[in-house]
Amino acid sequence: MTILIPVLGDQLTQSLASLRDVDRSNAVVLMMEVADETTYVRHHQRKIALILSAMRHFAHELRDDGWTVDYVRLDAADNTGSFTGEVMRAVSRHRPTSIRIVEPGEWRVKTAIDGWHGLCGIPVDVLSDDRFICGILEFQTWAQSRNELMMEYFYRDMRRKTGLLMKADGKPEGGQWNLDKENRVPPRRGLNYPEPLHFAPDEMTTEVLDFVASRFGGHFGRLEKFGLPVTALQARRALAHFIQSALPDFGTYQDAMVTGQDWLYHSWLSPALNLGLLTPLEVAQAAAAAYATGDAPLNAVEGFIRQIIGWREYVRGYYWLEMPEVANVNALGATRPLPEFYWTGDTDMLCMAEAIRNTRDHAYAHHIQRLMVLGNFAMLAGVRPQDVADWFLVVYADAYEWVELPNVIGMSQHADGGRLATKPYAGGGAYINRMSDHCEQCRYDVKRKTGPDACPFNALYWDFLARHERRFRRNRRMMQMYANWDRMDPAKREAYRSSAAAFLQTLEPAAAGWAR
Ligand code: FAD
Ligand code: DLZ
Ligand code: SF4
Repeated sequence: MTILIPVLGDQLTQSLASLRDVDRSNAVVLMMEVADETTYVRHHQRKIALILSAMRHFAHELRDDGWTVDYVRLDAADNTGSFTGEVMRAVSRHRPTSIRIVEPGEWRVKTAIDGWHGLCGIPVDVLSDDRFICGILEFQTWAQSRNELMMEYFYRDMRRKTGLLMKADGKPEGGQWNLDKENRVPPRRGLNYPEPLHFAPDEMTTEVLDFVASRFGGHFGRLEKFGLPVTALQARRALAHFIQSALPDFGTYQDAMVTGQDWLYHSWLSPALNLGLLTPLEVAQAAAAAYATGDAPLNAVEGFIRQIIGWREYVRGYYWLEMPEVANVNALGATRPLPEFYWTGDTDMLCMAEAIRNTRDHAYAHHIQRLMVLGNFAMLAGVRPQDVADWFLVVYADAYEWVELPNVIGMSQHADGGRLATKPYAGGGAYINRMSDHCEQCRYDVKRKTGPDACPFNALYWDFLARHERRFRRNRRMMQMYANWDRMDPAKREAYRSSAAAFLQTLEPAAAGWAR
């Protein structure tokens, strides 16, 4: 009566559904390092190191906890290179009577799991992943009950469901659901930015770092100064550190960007959350507790909790609702290949260069860098959304398709035609100038609208609006911009368009094969 329990690389949670209510003496946990996963895109070196190190630490903890763990290393001589191949080999080794697994995060892996019963003939129980606050079916039911998806209403339901920041009378703490109006303050000089905790690599992590350097050294990104949490214990310390040092200012400076400051008041908890070292509920509860004790203000705590129980859950529901079609949508008909400088950082646009440097060094850029700099530029320039999605999937330590794809395709590229977000997140240089200190040091002039010295975002922005006039002119939230466009002198409009065209001509396409 042996049960085989495969635990995937992003299921590193002691309370995982498949590990609950099981007689350990009759179970074998299977963990697999496989080439399919390490290379389905050419992941950032730091991301591979993080996942392999966290997997090895988790296996060690499970063994300490009395589990039998069959751990297949990537360099094992007979490793087949795929989850399916390794599960079938494990079935031959252990002769289990059933397989029990938590649903995977990605469509690609779900398709593979769906084939296991046919291949080995024993029952395969797929359990829902209850680390998420909203189940996949629950989201589908919610989505079916409305004409358009609105994160704000979903978020309110999640507040009610969890009781987070809710009063006994069912009203939101502070009287409002969303305090974004108090947030989004530009950075000012003299702010003290906290650093995330750095966890010096132990022997296990050092071995992984050497292995990754030798096997994946040609992939994008740096391994130096690796300090991410790789165990639940470390992740909880990182969470406590964030709550104490950065959360109070998280909301206020959530959208700020500062040259040389890679984290500002962001938590950098997404890699640990997405691996399962932390659960979303424990993170949100820790933030709510800081509000209850008066250690963090409501605008910060509400803003932070909204990201976790609102956006994070919403994009996951959207992913399973819209897959597999959403992977290939291209509502704006964008066809340009990804520019080469996304890989090299070799551009005079300081906002882009900074975001790419941060990405290369830490496998991190914060939300506004991803959305309003890197994503915004790609959308304005008309880059093929699938190229953009591949890039984002490669470069971030927190990137798994269930969370990356909706954010790229839906939120940042508007490639789903507005299913996830009603308005494209497009902005010119003025937005970046308001929210950052980049422009004052940039070789381009953010105040200039056209010509070789003008900030490229300016002409690209108007060119984007002109190119997609038929689609957006009647969008309620964009009417004002079209009214401004209409008022413009035709010669000025033409100058914008030719300036954009001249700039776009200078973009070198990325060499083929960088991402896949
Ligand atoms: P914080 O600013 O401290 O926010 C706290 C937490 O909220 C994050 O750790 C994250 O778990 C959650 N969160 C915030 N915004 C989102 C969001 N839009 N979607 C899902 N969760 C969110 N997030 C990923 O986890 N993986 C990705 O691959 C990813 N790709 C993105 C691509 C684009 C184009 C954009 C615009 C956003 C993407 N995000 C992604 C969302 C967000 O940018 C990151 O979660 C965040 O930057 C992680 O850093 P942090 O932990 O410091 O976040
Ligand atoms: C991303 C990743 C990488 C790089 N390597 C592995 C691995 O070797 N073994 C593993 O179990 N998981 C890995 N992962 C994470 C998986 O891609 C992820 O668990 C699935 O895609 C399901 O979301
Ligand atoms: Fe970016 Fe334009 Fe500002 Fe330069 S001037 S940093 S390109 S927004």
